[in-house]
Amino acid sequence: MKKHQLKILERIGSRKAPREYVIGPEMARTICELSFDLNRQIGVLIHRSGKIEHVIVGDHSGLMIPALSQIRTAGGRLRGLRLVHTHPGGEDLTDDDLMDLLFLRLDLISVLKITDDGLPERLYSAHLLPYSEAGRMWSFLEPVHPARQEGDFDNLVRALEAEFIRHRPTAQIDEEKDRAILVSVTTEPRQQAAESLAELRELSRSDDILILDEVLQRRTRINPRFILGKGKLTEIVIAALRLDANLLIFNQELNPSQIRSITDFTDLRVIDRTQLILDIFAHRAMSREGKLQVEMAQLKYMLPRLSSRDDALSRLTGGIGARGPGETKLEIDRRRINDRLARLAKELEEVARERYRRRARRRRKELPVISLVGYTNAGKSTLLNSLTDSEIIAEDKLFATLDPTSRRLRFPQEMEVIITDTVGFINELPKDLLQAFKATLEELAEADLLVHVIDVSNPAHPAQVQVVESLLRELELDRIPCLKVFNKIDLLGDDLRELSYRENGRELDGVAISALDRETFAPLLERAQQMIRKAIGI
Ligand SMILES: Nc1nc2c(ncn2[C@@H]2O[C@H](COP(=O)(O)OP(=O)(O)OP(=O)(O)O)[C@@H](O)[C@H]2O)c(=O)[nH]1
Ligand SMILES: [Mg+2]
Repeated sequence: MKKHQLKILERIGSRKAPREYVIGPEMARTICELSFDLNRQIGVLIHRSGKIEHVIVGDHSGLMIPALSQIRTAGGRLRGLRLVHTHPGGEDLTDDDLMDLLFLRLDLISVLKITDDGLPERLYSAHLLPYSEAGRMWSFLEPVHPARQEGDFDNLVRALEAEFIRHRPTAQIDEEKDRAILVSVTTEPRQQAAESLAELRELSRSDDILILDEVLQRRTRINPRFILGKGKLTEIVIAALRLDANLLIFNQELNPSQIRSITDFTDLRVIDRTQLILDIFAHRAMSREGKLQVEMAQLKYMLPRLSSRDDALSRLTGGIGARGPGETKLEIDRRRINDRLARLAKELEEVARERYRRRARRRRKELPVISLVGYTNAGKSTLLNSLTDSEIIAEDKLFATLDPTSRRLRFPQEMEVIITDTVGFINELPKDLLQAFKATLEELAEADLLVHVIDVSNPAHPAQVQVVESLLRELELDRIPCLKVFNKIDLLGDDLRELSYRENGRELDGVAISALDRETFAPLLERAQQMIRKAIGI
């Protein structure tokens, strides 16, 4: 490029565009002439205030739009930027232009068509619509000569923003809440995929996230870069725009580069199931140990996801992924994370010692121990409450309990035991979390009897049983006698008290109860007592 041409570019960049015009006639002419001379596309990115944010020189048929994350949005649904660019090749708006309009949520995209002698022919523009019309989310403006722009651009954008707000699906969206689209891409069979998505829904609900839409896609192969095909991802972006979503939650674990490419492509905050679970734990942790464990798991998860240049990370600085337990804010600096991890490990050791002392005291009393285990939301805490007349928190949220609790229980025949409640299990429990909670879970090893609580009202319960059993094996707890309790039979309606439970042709025995109804407890108490007597040899 020649010196005087650079000068022209500089001059364009330093000027302001009139707010009432898409682009001033004089600026339009300058840009067309330069673009004609260079035989390259030229684009100007104009802020709603009229300030020129970028002047971009492309090649003959394309333009690289810089990352826009640094540019302040205008605060509405649209980005507050318009892009005006030339097409030396002579075409008007192309599909690529429309995709830029959509993905960048531009106020407007315009093409300046150039005449054979390098002058502006006409200005072709399109803007987004708050609803889709025949599958299209945009509308074209009547082409005009830059010198004859009549409509007031400022007004057009204001009217558009108002339309977007009017078309909001939920009248009163709580701006504080995250508004998510759930995405599951899987090779699993249909039934399993549906159950897993239902669980993601429950997890989101437990984390107080508003779910606006769900996308379930079953594929034979997974696209390693975006997980989904670009076409599907485009549809999701359109839905996000229409519904005013700010978050995509993937049911599959995403690696750092997938998070980055999906974030870049969609311009939405992207998290995966693991991060969601970590966030729930961060909200729920109450005890000192619980908080330390959760923070450790979060930092361990975050560490490999840091890189020196990281836009995706700056998006993590608000909301999920940046929230530690209680009031702690997660620091996002690698060195500091390592320091913090070392400190956490030390503190955890201390806490563990204290717990060991507590345990030793309890052992001296020589009471047998029953530990409740089971999938999250199975009813463990409810059962503990009903058995011991306690009021520990039990609610219809996943991971209501994080901290272990112990209570005394006196059996009808004068036998006294300690009964403990612990954190629930879940399929694909994030391994950092499992690691962090190992100390707590190790306490289960002290149990003389495990009571495995199963929510038989949940259609996914056979799979949940397998998850719990395999975790018990992993924690080497499968040597402890285990009594299966089929809970929530009140929801089945039938009289299934003497339920014998079939799974893979195997007959499994257990007792059926409703944790809400003590009248149903007799068989449970009897069996538990029998098994304990046998276990401790009396
Ligand atoms: N209808 C019915 N609901 C039950 C029964 N047992 C528990 N629930 C409900 O199921 C939900 C979960 O119960 P919790 O006791 O919190 O379950 P949990 O196993 O401790 O769950 P986490 O602590 O999250 O792992 C609560 O809303 C309970 O009221 C039951 O027998 N019948
Ligand atoms: Mg609980």
